Order: sequence, then structure tokens, then C-alpha cells
Amino acid sequence: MDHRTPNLIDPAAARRGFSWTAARDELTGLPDGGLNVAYEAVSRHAAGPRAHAEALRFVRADGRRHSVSYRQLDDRMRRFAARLRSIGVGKGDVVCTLLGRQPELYVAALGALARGAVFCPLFAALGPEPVEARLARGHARVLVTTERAYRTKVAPARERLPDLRHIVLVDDETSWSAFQADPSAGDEIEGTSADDPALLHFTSGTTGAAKGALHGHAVVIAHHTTGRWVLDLRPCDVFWCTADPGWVTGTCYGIIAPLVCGATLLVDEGGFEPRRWYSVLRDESVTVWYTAPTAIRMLMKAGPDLLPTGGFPKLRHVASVGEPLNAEAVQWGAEALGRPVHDTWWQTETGAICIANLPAEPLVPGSMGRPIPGIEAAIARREGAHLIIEDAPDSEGLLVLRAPWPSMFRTYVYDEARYRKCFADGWYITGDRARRDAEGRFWFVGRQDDLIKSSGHLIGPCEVERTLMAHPAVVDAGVIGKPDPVAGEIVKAFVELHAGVTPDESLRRDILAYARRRLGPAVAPKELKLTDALPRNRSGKILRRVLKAQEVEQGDVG
Ligand code: 6R9
Repeated sequence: MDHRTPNLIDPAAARRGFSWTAARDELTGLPDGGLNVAYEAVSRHAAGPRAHAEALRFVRADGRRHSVSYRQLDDRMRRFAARLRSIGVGKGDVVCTLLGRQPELYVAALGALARGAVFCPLFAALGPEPVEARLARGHARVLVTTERAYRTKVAPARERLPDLRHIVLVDDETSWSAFQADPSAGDEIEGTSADDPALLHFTSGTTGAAKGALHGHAVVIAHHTTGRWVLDLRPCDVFWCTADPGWVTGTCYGIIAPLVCGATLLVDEGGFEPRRWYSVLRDESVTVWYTAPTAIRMLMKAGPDLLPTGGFPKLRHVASVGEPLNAEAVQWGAEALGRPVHDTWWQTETGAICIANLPAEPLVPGSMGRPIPGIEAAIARREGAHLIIEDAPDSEGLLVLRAPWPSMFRTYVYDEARYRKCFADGWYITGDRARRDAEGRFWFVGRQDDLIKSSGHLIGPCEVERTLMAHPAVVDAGVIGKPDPVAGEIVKAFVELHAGVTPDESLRRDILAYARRRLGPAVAPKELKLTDALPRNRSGKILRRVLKAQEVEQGDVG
């Protein structure tokens, strides 16, 4: 077959004839009829013709490479699982990682899933406050991290985390090797069912602390389907997902989907640097690339001089997720990379890509594309407790999805009431606003709530405001996303001081540094303004919308 012919040739026919039951049958399944993500992602390849194929390829910051075959990965994850078993960690227990893109993270994630535990990644750039909040909320039992991250972010809170029994330090020889010492042979893949919990992803809420969206092992059905049909993955591919594995994209498409599809997952341990990224794309012969609009815009900004001569002859497909993809970025991909960027849409709660520009469908820049086979999407408006579906083309409203599908979240942990509020009349309400055109394509309009999307990371204003208010000089704070041409939005804080406190530059800097120390660089405000009075409604609630409108107006003028 011509390697440019997409896996899914006729999406319209696939939509008509699709069933999730048939999609599940494409996976191997456990001998007793169960389903386990780690088994589908690794073990079934380790036992077949792909046993010695490259599962993971790490490109270290200094350019050296290190490869792990499916057989080796299977052995390492089973050893990790066996150790979890021997220390009494079982089905449903939460295993967190607080790590960068390093080999141990992949072993721990898959090992936890093989054990039947719930894998919960925490982004390494989170500060001590969000880390503690997530460990507490998830009742984490095991944390896999580095000595430094443990000492600075977790140790001070340890007394408040009674459920956290085991700390595995990957850079402490004794600690990590204990998790690789138990023999791997035997029955270490737990007999999980499709409904047993597998993944816990924290996502920001508009009010209160982060919410823990819980997914079952059934997610792997959607990862397999979307991996093949949306990202066009096949076993010969070298796939690079630039999302950090501390977030949902970095787990679902930066670990699970490419392995389930039998591809080689490339992991770049270095940071963003345009020249380096181009050389990874070219020298590692990346065939499928999944990235974010912010990253594309950063490459656009870096200019064409850095592009390698001869381009990227192996690159077959490029897609992005996380924020609106502007038409210029789609076009830039076609010119600079030789492949247009295909927008895809999904959320932590949906567990997998739901709307996408499929490789076989004509690409319309600026649109998120169409629902993938197996997903029904619509535009709706609320009427009391009900939803009215807007069928007229081009009407704008709430983006809703017909529930359920295999990767749909099963609950927000310890907050079932909040979970139930996300549904009405059999539809899941995404919190996004969108438009659907006459051809059935969806166009992103905006969020219904105050959540901030900065460089693809979802940030809850409440979490930031609460930390700012803990500063002794601050009486109240309002946090918004300020439009930014590269990052989409940046976190901007407006802070009201206690009476009698002098608002000067050194205090402003002190508050910024305070927030950064506690929240970490990924969540802390980039800009901060001291103000006499924040805009409030009659009951005293801060009007973030007013702050935002002021910012947008100023941005337009400037
Ligand atoms: C995977 C992920 C979800 C929110 C989502 C929406 C925004 C995602 C988008 C997009 C415009 C796209 N979003 N994809 N907006 N176009 N193609 O990002 O999950 O962190 O939970 O964020 O991101 O607002 O509701 P998550």
C-alpha cells in the first residue's frame, strides 16, 4: 500500500457503520475476557512479531539516544507491577508520578496500569501547592518522583498526606532498583475489566480546587481507534508527541495510543528550541507529529532560516490539539514542514480525540473538523434543566456530545455531584462554545467559563487567586487569561492590597515571586497589576469578565 494512503479511507462510511463493540474486538483482550491498557499497549506486541521492535526511543538533552523494545518494556513494566503487588498496592490504588520525560516515568505508568492500579500523572513544573492538592484529592498511595522534587514539593506536606505510603525515588539507586528487582515472569497483568478505573487526570475547575477526572481501562479502545484513524498511526511509524506526559495529551497520545498501535514512540528529553526540534523531526525520521498550536506559532516566530534544507521527507502527518489552531498555522505547516497541520479537539473529560480533521477528509483551515466515527456532537442551548439542540447550520452554542463512549470520564473523584452536573438529557456538556457549519464541521468559538488556556495548559483562576490571597499584603485577587499571540493566553493577576500597604514595584515583584514559588512556573501569573479596587458585582463577587474585557480593549489599541 502507498504509505500516503490513510488508514481510514472513507470516513463517511465508517461513521455510518461504526460500533464501539466492533472497535473493542480489534484489540486482543485478556484471556478471561477483561481489558487492560498495559496489556494492549505493550504485552500483546511483546508476545508477537513486534517483540524486538523499538517501542520507545529517548533522545537525551545531549543528543544521545536510548531505545527500549516492546519485549524490554514489557519486562520492566511487569517488574514494576510485581513490586507494587509485593508492597500491597492493588486494584484501584492511585500511583502518581511527578517526573519529566524520562524512562522511569513510562515504566511506572505502564507498570501501575498492569497492576490494575490507577495511574495519575502530575506535571513536573507544578509547585508544592498544586502538587499537595492533587495528591490529597486523589488519595495517592504511591508517588514516583526525583529526590529533589520530593524534598522541595512533597516532604513539607507529608504529614497532611496520610494515604501516601510509598515514595519511589528514580534517582536513588536503592529505591528505584527495588522496583525493578522482582522477576517479571508470572501473572502480573491484573485481570481488569473495561470499567475498572485506570487513569486519573487532574484538570482545572472554575471554582475551587482541581477536579480529578477518572477513566476506565476502556479508554484504550478509543486510543486505538483515534490513533489509527486520526493520527494515522501504523507499526512502521516513528511518532512524536510534544505534550508533556504530566498532562492528559502526554499520557493518552504520548504513551498509550502509539504503543497500542505498535508504533515507535519518540521521547525528546530536551526542552523547546526550534533548531533542536527541526533536527529531531528530520534526523529521527519522524513520520507522524502531534503537537500544539503554541509550539507551531513559536516555530513560525523563529523564522524560516532555521528550517533544514531538504525539508522533512519522512513526515507523513502533522496534527495539533489543546487550543484553537489559526488558519495561518495550518498553512505554515504545509509550506515549512511539507504537511498542513490537522486540528483535533478533545478534553481531559473526553479521554480521547472526539472531533478532528481526518487525514482522508478535505482540510478546512480554522475548523476543528468533524466528529470521529462513534462520536455524536451537537450544538445546544440550555433551557432550565434541559438542552435544546440547535439544528440550523451555523448556529452558535454549547458544544455537547452524546453520552457515553468508551473513553468518557466515569466521575470526578470524590465529587459525584459535580460530575452529574456535566450531563443533561443524555448529552455531556463540554463547557466549550462552538458552531457547526452546513457540512457538519465544527468551529471553536470560546469557553463558556473562566478557565485559562496558556500554551495548551488549562489553568483554573481560583487556584491562582487563592495562593495570591495567602500573601500577607493581599486582600483580594482576580485572575484572567490575557490574549497572547503565541501562547494563546497568559495568566494575568489583578491584586488589591490591604489598607495602608504601599503599592510599589518591589512589593509587586515580591507577590509575583511568592506565587511562582508556591504554584510553579506553569501556573503562576506572568503579569501582575496592583489595583485600588477590583470590579465586583453587587454581592461582592469579582467580575473576571470585566477585567478581561479591559485587557482585550487595551490589547486592541496597543
Ligand atoms: C486535550 C486537552 C480542554 C480544552 C477544551 C478547549 C481547549 C482543546 C482544542 C481546544 C480549540 C482545539 N481545546 N482542543 N480549543 N481548538 N482543537 O487539551 O485537554 O487540558 O482538558 O483542555 O482545551 O477549550 O475544552 P484539556
